[in-house]
Amino acid sequence: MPTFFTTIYHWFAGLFFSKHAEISVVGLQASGKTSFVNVLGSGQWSEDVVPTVAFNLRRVRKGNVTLRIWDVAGQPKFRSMWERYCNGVDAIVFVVDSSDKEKFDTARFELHGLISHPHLGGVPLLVLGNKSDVDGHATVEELIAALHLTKIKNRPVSCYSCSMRNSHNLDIIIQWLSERGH
Ligand SMILES: Nc1nc2c(ncn2[C@@H]2O[C@H](COP(=O)(O)OP(=O)(O)O)[C@@H](O)[C@H]2O)c(=O)[nH]1
Ligand SMILES: [Mg+2]
Repeated sequence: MPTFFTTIYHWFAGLFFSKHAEISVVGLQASGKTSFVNVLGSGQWSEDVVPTVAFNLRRVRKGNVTLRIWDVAGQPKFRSMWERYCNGVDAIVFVVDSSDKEKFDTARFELHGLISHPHLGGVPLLVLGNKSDVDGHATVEELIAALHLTKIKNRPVSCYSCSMRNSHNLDIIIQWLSERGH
């Protein structure tokens, strides 16, 4: 039974080759950070999410990678904390509400402010244009332009359109996060 042996193999591989990655999820309030962490962790989408106060830490296992995820609040008074939660992580995930174009300028300002901290140089950046289920959302190309992503030279940068409501592109995002494991 190949399936039986395959299962056993993966179980052993998971024991001996298990990897870890620490990730910080930041972005303006109501962009969908907590929804993202919830969908990653439990596969569960919920309409009602309580606004995050300060931060939450979640541990999520995907394949043989264990992710430690900091979900940091996005209200203005918490934004100065982002830098501390991004210190030493394997990746920064910056979530944008791609349907709320009026907030792109603020998102760009906060993103570039964050990554300009010298000790965060080199940390891979994943920009997520969330809420792709909403009509009139910005495309990846529009996000790249609005957030000046091509100006970021000191780290790998990826940008995907996604939706936590209907799991659009969640598989690609999980793959990207898993590759940060070591
Ligand atoms: N339509 C839509 N709404 C979303 C999506 N993701 C999150 N939301 C909603 O956006 C609001 C803010 O989400 P939340 O996860 O609390 O954002 P946070 O403040 O960044 O943590 C909530 O009402 C969510 O239900 C999405 O992909 N599509
Ligand atoms: Mg939140």
